[in-house]
Amino acid sequence: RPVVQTYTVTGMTCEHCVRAVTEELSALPGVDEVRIDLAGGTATVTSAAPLPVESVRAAVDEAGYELVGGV
Ligand code: 9UX
Repeated sequence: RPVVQTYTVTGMTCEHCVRAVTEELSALPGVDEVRIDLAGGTATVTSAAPLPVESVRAAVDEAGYELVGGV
């Protein structure tokens, strides 16, 4: 069944930020859906299987933001 995981992401302050993070996370293998809560500073990712956290971290970093914590 799908895995749904919410990550804390710092630095997102506008809709462009939201789009950048969404695009990077959506490009990860196995990702089905990305939902960003701008006010809450979170990214909720639905994937077919658990994602390596370092892959998620790298994608967020590539977008120009920072994943908080290890989840
Ligand atoms: Mo505009 Mo969102 O610089 O970082 S893209 S606030």
